[in-house]
Amino acid sequence: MQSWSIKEEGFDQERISSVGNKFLVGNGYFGIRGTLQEFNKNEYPAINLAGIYDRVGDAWREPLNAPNGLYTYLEFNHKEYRLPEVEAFSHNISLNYRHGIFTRTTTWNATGSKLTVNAERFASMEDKHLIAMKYSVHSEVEGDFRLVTGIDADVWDINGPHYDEILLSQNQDILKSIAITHESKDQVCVCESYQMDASHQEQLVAEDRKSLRVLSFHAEAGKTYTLYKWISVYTNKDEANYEDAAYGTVAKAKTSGYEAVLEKHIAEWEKKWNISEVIIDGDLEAMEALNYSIYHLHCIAPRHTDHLSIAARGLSGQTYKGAVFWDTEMFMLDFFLLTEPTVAKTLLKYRIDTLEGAKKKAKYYGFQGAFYAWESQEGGYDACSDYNVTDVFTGRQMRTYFKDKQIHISSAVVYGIMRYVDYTGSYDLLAEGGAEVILECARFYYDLLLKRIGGNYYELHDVIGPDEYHERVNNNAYTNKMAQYTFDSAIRVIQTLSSIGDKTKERLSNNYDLDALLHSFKDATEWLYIPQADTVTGIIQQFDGYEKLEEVGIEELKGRLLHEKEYWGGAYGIATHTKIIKQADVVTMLNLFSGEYSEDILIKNWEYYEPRTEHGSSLSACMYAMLACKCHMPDKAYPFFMKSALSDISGKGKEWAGLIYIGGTHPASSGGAYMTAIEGFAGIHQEKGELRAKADLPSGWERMAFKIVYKGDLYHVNITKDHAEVRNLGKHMD
Ligand code: IFM
Repeated sequence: MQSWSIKEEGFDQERISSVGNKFLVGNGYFGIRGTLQEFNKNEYPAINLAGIYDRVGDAWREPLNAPNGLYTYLEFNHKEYRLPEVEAFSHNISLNYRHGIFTRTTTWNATGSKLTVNAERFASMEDKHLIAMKYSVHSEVEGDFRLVTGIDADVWDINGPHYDEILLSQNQDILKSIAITHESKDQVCVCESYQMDASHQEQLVAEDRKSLRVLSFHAEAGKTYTLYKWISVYTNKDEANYEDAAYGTVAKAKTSGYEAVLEKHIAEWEKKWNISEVIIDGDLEAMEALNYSIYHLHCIAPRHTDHLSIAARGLSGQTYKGAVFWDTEMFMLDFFLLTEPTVAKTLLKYRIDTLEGAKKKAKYYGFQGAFYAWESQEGGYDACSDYNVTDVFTGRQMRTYFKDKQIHISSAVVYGIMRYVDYTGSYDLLAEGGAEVILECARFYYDLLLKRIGGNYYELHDVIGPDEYHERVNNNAYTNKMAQYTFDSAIRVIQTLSSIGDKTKERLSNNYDLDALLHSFKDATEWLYIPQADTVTGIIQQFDGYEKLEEVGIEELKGRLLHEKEYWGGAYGIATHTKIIKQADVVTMLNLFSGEYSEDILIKNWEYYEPRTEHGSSLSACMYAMLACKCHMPDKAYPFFMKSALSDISGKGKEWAGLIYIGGTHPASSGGAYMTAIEGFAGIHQEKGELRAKADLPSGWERMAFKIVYKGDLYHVNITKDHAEVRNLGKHMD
């Protein structure tokens, strides 16, 4: 039986940060870290908001954490009881990941008796601006309670403080805090209200950046008293009347009551699981890890808007600047395509919206077309710095070339859009601007092509592939192949314009010389150099000259580290001059284009690159898992699948790049686990426009069952060791 729950016993201050990620709840509008109500900013609580950013001085621009309306602590007989300051007699937390409910139970020794707090909270899946909390206290002896509760706008920031001004006000029984950002004077409005099931006295207190109420009552021995809290968050970006909306959300929830709001929240989660739950008979650990990964993808899916993407660390905080990477299209998108295509469309519309930013970036570097931001914030602004790593030895910033040389980002956007077209069978996204995105990305790569005097082939030089440890290389196999894929996609778009629709055809014909583009792209795809497998070894070199790099084992290389947080790549990194790579690179390419290579080549490259891969990125393991599945090696795939599926449960992900903290949740890894299960082990794929399953289950798995959406229909897939059944359940209403 699946427990749908993770738990943690005891309190460990060292683990506050990783527990905050692991026990996150969210609804795509915000993510609430798994921290305790009494925590202040030193313990990294955060209600992390999607798609709204601020910058202070020269520091990195990062997403906002809303004023914390959950803030609550207790006093009993004039003494404060809160963690971590007062050691608890017992403490445990749990997350119900079927319904996104976080719970804590803490008991303290209070003079001669025990004092207990039981609390639960959720980010409403029904109303994306609402948080609800239930906070119960209980004492074995009678005494005086004071619950101090309200809104704490003194929030945790990595590069803050982001709020220049906090406007506090109280209207009837609602506390309101409007936080005004430094850079663009955006406004984040938080309203809070409460109900208590006991008669009490209330006193309002306004401290610096905190709007609090103190609720006092005399408690009988052994009786439980419960505080219900309602918190809403809106920003000026949501709607013009955001203050009224925030106010209304809290008032409505309070009128409905906690149980009714909870019921609706659960019903929404049940709708999600009705399609996305994956059953694995014979391996409970894998099933739980996979559904936990799926939980995290649901928590960060933007459903409150139709054009927003997902940050590389989801909504777990400000690491990686809350920026959108290739992670979304290459690792997370398939989950949404197969379970909730409207969310997939929302993610891709963000790229259509940010096309202008991508064109600006290409122009800045002297190219035509669209060069998407490596670390994309709103408007397509590239948050990636030229100095993205801090050297542990000198404390100086190191010049890195992720922003200017990781050109494969544009092809990821194209890949996402074409995948949407193929899996939905709809041209709507192309008609809504996707066609222009593809043409502009192709124009970008076309402009980058180089030809040697007397040479036949076009080459792509001075790039960084997925393996970021080797910078500024020539003819990275992954990049070249994806550029070719982009040319092919652009050709396909031009050739199918009549099916996409007359309006699009007219728009594109007015803005481009389509015949000339077609001619150029056909020439480019035919003559672009694609590194081939060596005729003797079968190995595809990751880039020109890779074979000449030093051969060294990972453990030996680690032995050369002078500092545990030392950066492995860049100019002087320990991996730079060796064959050790950070993450799947050629293997990623082979996984995407496996049909074009013999199984022998696929296996040889898998076996060659795996021992040379550090898996220093959470994006790596799933690519090895998926390619192993395609090579009929499910048992080799299995540990890589589990590594991806467990990445946020185990909390073993890399937390540092040089001196930069990069911890948080790993949605790309979660998406990779999903892809491995569905497209790898169950072998779901398209064949001539039809949905097919070519399953190869790992030992121990007796059955897999799940639903997926394909071209507007819902399918039920049931796979056993010797049988795969794909049953059409009819039209799917998203
Ligand atoms: O996009 C990845 C990249 O491939 C490796 N470093 C982390 C990024 C964000 O997840």
